[in-house]
Amino acid sequence: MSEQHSPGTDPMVGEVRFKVPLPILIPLAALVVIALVTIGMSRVLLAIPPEAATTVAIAASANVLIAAAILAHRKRMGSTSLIEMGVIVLYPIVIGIVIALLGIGGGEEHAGADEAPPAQAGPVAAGGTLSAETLQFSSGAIELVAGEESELTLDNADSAPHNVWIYETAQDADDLNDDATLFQGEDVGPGESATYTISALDKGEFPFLCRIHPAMRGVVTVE
Ligand SMILES: [Cu+2]
Repeated sequence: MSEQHSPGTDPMVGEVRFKVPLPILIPLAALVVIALVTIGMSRVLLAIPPEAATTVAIAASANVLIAAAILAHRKRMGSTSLIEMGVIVLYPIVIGIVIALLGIGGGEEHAGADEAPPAQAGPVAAGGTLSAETLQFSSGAIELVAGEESELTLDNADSAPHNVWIYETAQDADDLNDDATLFQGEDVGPGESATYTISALDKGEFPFLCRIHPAMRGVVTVE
């Protein structure tokens, strides 16, 4: 849309020369600047400790307001002033991004918080670990491969013993019909961990639960 000139650097961009592109260029440029500021600012604020984030946000806002006020007091708002304004707005963000990338100011601490806690873990695959804590399994889904013997580790971080039993049908699980189990894992004591070997299963979906606490349950999907 701007083959004639490079409008970003042309000091005449604010004049009458480009009547057609300007209505498009100005919003586009504004969008780019807004996107840069938003992404940069959020990057900065996320990387620093929450207590400091408020201060930094206020300081950055004050910086922009002061810069705008100074420029507003000038007699003429030329394109040079606009560039100055842009630099003033962007430089703390650039500095912030550098700080964020270097991990200064609690960045590492925050990265740790990004890791999913056990309670929200995804499906546990064969060879994986299911944990138990506060009378809950870390996942309600176990995924195994049909016709293959699988290992499953039960890591008990709780103060009560737990186990994993797999039932043939949901009804059997609801009824705690122990004659219709596909697997009965041994009890794992508080703070202990055990690796079960589950013999090959056919394709299907089978409920599993802790036989001691039947409310702790999920589904084994065999595919
Ligand atoms: Cu249990």
